[in-house]
Amino acid sequence: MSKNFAVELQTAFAAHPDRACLMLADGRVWRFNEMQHTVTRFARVLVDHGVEPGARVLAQVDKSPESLALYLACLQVGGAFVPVNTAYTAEEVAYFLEDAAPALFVHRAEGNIGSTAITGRTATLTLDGSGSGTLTDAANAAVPLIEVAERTGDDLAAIVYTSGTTGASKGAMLTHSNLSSNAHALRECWGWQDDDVLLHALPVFHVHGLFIALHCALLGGTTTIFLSSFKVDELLAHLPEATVMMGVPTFYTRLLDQPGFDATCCERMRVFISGSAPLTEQTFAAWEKRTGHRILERYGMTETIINTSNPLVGERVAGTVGFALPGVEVRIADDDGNKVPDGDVGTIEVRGPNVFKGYWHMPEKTAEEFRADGYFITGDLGVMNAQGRVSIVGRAKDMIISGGYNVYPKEVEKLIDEMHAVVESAVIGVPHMDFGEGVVAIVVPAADPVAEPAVREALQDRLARFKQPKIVVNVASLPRNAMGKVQKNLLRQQYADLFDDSSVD
Ligand code: MCA
Ligand code: AMP
Repeated sequence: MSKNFAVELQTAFAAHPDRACLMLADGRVWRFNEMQHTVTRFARVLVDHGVEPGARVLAQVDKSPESLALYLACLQVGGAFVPVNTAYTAEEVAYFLEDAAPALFVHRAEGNIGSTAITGRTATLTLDGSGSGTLTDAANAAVPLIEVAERTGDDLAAIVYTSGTTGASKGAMLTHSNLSSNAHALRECWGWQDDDVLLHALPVFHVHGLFIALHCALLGGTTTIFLSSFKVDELLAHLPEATVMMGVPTFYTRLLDQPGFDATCCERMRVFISGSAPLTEQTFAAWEKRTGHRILERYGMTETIINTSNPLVGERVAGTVGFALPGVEVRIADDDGNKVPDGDVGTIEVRGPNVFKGYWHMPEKTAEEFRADGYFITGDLGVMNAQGRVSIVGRAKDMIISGGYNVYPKEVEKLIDEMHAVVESAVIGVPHMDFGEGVVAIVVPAADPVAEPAVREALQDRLARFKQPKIVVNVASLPRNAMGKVQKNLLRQQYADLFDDSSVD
C-alpha cells in the first residue's frame, strides 16, 4: 500500500468535504472539497511541468490558501517540496536553486527570482497574480489529477534548508513517514479534537508552520484560521474563535503587551503551544496570570520535526520542554554518545521515526551528525530528570535564534569580513525583549569606526534582513583563547545589556 502522506490527508479531507478547511482574515472560507479540487488541478500542472516522483519543487511564495495547495499537490505527485523564506534575497535563493536543482521553481510575482541560477532544467511559474505564466491560471484550465503517486515511507516528501555552522545551508531530507508519524504523535500528545479550531499566524516555509501546526489540523479534517502573517491586532480579533494556538515566544510577548488582552479573549481556547525558541519563565508566568492558561512548551528541529513536549494532561513546567513524544527516544549524551546520569548536562540526541533521512547531497555531513546506533546529535545541550523530563540549557552549535528564525553567525561574519573597512568580526546573539535574541556584530575596523549604515548597505542585497545585525559595535580587538578561538561567551556577557535601552529596535 502506498505510504504517500497525501493519501492520509486526502482521506481526511474527503471525510469532511463541506467543513471549513481555512478561514481567512478577509472572511473568505476554503472548504475541504474546494482545497481538494485546487490540489488536484495544481497536481496536474506540476506533472505538466516535469515534476515526477522524486523531483524537487522549490517555492518562495507568500502565505495563502494556494501556497498550501501547492505543497499538498507536490506531495500528491510524489515530488519533494522545498519551501524557502520569503525574506531571502536573490543571492540566497540562487544557492537553493543550484543545490536543490528543482524541476520547478514557483516564486512571487513581484519577487526577485535569482534568475542567475535558473538553468534549462528548471521551469518557473508564479503562484498567482496577473498575466500568464501563473500556476493558478494554468490550474483553472487543467484536468484534475486524481491518482496519488505511489511512494514508500522512506521516499522524500520535503527538503527543508537549515543553515550550518560553516555558513552553507544544508537541506534536511524529510520522508513521508517522518511527516506522517510525527503528525500522528502530535495529535495524540495534544489530544486533537474533531471540533478544534487552530489559530495559525506562522510562516509556512518552516517546519513549525507548515508541518507541526497544519498537519495536526489537516489530518483530522479540522478548521484553521489562516492569517497571512503575524499581526497582533488580527490575532487578538480571532483568538475568541480558536481552541488551539501555536506560536514562537515573540507571539506571546507581543500579545502580553496589548492592554486589551485578557482571559475573556481566550474563552474557547483549549491549549496554547510554544516552540522554536526558549520561552522564558517570566513569559510563562505572566501568561498564566493574565489568561489562566499554562503555555505548553515543546521542542523541535527542522531535522526531526518535534522531539519532546510538555504534557497536555499533567504538569507543564516552565523552562522545560517535557517528555519524548510517543515512539521517539531521547537521551542526554557525552561527547562519545554515552548516556550521562540523570541531571547531568550533555548533548540532546534523538532517535525515532521522526528523524530525517540525512542532508541532501551531503553524506559526510550526515554521517558526522549521527551515532552508529542511529541517534541524531541535535547540537542542543540539555538535562533530563529521573522521570524523563527534558530541559534545554544551551547550544553546542554557534547559532542565534531571533524571533524563531535561526541565524548562523558564520554566514553573517563572512559577508562583513569581505568589507574593506573591516579587519574581522564576531556575530553574536544577545537578549532582546521582542525577538528573544538580537543579532549584534562586533567588528574590528581597519581604520575609522565602521558605521551601522555601511554594514547594512554591504549586506542589503546579500542577506535576509532578519539575519542582519541590529547593532554594530567597534572594538580594537576580539578576545581569543589560547587556541586563538574568539571567545564569544565573553562578548555575550559584555554586551548582554545592549538592547536594554528601549529606544533600540
Ligand atoms: C522580522 N524581522 C526580524 C524578525 N522577523 N528581525 C529579527 N528576527 C526576526 N525573527 C525584522 C524584519 O527584517 C524587518 O526589519 C522588521 O523586523 C519588520 O518585519 P516584519 O516582517 O513586519 O516582522 P514581524 O511581523 O515583526 O515578524 C516577527 C515575527 C516573525 C512574527 C516573530 O519573525 C515570525 O513569524 N517568526 C516565526 C519564525 C518561525 O516560524 N520559526 C520556526 C522555525 P527591517 O524593518 O529592518 O526591514 S522551525 C523550528 O524552529 C523548529 C522546527 C521548531 O521547533 O519549531
Ligand atoms: P530549526 O533549525 O529552525 O529547526 O531550529 C531548531 C532549533 O530551535 C533547535 O535545535 C533548538 O535549538 C531550538 N528550539 C526549538 N524549540 C525550542 C524550545 N522550546 N526551547 C529552546 N530551543 C528550542
